[in-house]
This record gives sequence, C-alpha cells and structure tokens, in this order.
Amino acid sequence: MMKLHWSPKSPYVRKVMICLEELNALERVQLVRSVAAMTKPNAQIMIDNPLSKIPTLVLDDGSGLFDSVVICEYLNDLMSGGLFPQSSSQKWACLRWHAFGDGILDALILWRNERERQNPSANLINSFEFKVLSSLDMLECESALLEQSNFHIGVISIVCALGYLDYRFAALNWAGRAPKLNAWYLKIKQRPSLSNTEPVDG
Ligand SMILES: N[C@@H](CCC(=O)N[C@@H](CS)C(=O)NCC(=O)O)C(=O)O
Repeated sequence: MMKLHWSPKSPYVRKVMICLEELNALERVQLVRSVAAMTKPNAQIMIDNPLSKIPTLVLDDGSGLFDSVVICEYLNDLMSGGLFPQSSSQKWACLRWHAFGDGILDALILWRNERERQNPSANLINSFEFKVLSSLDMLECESALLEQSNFHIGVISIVCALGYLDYRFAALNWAGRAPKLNAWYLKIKQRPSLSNTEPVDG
C-alpha cells in the first residue's frame, strides 16, 4: 500500500486527492496526517522528502515521490488515466493551466507567510496581490476556454487555486472581480472529486 503525507488544508495535496478520486485509486493509498510548515522542518516527512513538503507519496518500494506535479502524473500513468492529455491540441493548454494554477498557489502561500510575520514587507504583499489579481483578470478572459475544456490536471490546478483563495483569502472577494470565472467555478466545484476535497481546518 502506498502512503501519502497528507493534510486537509494543503491545496497541493488536494490536487493529488482529486486525481486519486478521479482515477478510482483512493483505496491504494494510506493517508498520513503530516504537518508541513516552512519554518518547522518535519522529521517524519524528511525521511521520505528532505525538502519537508507535502504532498509526498511513498511508493510500495519505500521510495519517496514529490512534488504534486510528479505525483499526479505518476498516478495517472499507474492507473492509465486521461488527466494528462497527450495530443498536442490539448496538452500545452493543459500544462499551461497546470503551471498557472500552481504559480498562483505559490504566490498565495508566500503572501500568507509574509502577512503572518511580525513586520510584513508592504512591498512583498503589494507585489503578491498585484500578481494574483492580474492572474485572475487573465483567467476571467479565459473562462470560456475553461468552460469548453475537458477535465484534466490543468483544470484541477486552477480549481485548487480558486478554492485556496476562498479558504485563506476570502477578504479579496475574487469572485466579484472575475464573475465569468466564478460562474464556471460554481458549476464545476459540484463535481464529487472537487466537493469532497474542499480545504477544511483539522
Ligand atoms: N511545488 C510543491 C509545493 C508543495 C508545498 O509547498 N506544500 C506546502 C504545504 S501547502 C508545504 O509543504 N510547505 C512546507 C515547506 O515549504 O516547508 C508541490 O506542488 O507539491
């Protein structure tokens, strides 16, 4: 049985959980609640991943696989899934959205770390906000394309970024800024793999 260093709060872990559910592979993985914080390296995670990040997947042979980008593709291959389209007509749009969603998440995680410090840098906070709002503006322009898209890892990553905005940045009111994107999101978030994995405290 594989083992996943897991948390119900992490948007990157959520990508993996969505893939597992979409691929009908949930029962192949044992979830291990692991706390990962940038300032507190976790010895248990580091046995499997010296970078102390989640998600980390421990394979049946004991080796640790990371990060979420690699784990999701590994699971898709293992289960012969369709979450990583191969035809070039879909592949690059998919991988671009995958990088885009993950990139928004990277900015949000750094933003949250900064705002929780004692003397946050206004420069950094303003820069993260500017990048995230600009990303939302671009996604708003792409909402018709998202609407037409097959369900794949690119869509999963964008949904995880929007879900994390709802969870940790509610005051930003992203939905008010990007109404077409929000209309798409409200529909797609009802898909069981997405509604079952919304971030929660715990
Ligand atoms: N690029 C990584 C990012 C993973 C990541 O940053 N996870 C956070 C939790 S949401 C973490 O483990 N942070 C602990 C740390 O950075 O030390 C991925 O896609 O898996």
